[in-house]
Amino acid sequence: MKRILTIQDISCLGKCSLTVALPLISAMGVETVILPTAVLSTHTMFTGFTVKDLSDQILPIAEHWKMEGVGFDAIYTGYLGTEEEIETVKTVIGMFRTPETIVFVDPAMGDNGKLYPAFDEAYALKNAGLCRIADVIVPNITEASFMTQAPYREEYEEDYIRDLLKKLAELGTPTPILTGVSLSEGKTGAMGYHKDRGEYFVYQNDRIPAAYHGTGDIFSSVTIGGVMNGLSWTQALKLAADYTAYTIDVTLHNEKKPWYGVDFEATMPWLVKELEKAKQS
Ligand code: PXL
Repeated sequence: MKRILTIQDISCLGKCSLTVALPLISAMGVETVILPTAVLSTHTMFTGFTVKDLSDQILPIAEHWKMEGVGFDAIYTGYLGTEEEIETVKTVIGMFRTPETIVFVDPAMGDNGKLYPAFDEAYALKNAGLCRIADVIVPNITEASFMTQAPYREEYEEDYIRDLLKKLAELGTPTPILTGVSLSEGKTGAMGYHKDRGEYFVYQNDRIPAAYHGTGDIFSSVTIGGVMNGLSWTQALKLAADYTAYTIDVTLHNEKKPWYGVDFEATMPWLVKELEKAKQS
């Protein structure tokens, strides 16, 4: 069985970061080792959330694993708390990286042209430093524009996305993938770039007219979970985009109208079935 290490916060209530990565990646048949960077009462879009920073625990935990001789097939980082924490996470990556390890970075820090409340531009540039050492990164357009200092646009042509992908590759990562990319009316999905081959890849499906918190983390978890199951990046992106869209659609039709997060618990059987189909194809 493959083993992945995921490093991000625990927002106890709110369906994001570790509370979606752990169930989804486990359901995909991959052992999911967690390194919580902080414990929050809720994610930071609620008002009045509490935070207990766990930065001082990260290295002792990692050193213990090292002593136990544990290795990881992939390291997946998500929302991190502070600039110092990004440095500590880089140290952990250095401790466990082998030529076979996939370092997958979701620089979760903003959306819709704005950074989340806890972050500023210096933090975004620090995150660019983490992206520099990653094999694959999955920022949205907001995060990419803060990291590359390119203008943020809501309306754009494909050339804008290609340019942004090239700028992300210039940071140092060989495979940037932009999420939340809409290349035609009513569509959304992801577009990536293999720097070495100079090739772009893209997947678009129907846009569901609703936005829920935590869907970026669902998309990232299913993408890396798919790759750990032997899917190509293109296959994994398709599975992640289709699963995220299906889950948003199910949530939208829930008569009880959930007020935070999506009903991913209800759609996990679909994910497992579709994963098996993708593995056979
Ligand atoms: O889903 C991203 C995320 C993760 N963790 C925390 C957050 C957010 C987004 O706001 O606040 C704590």
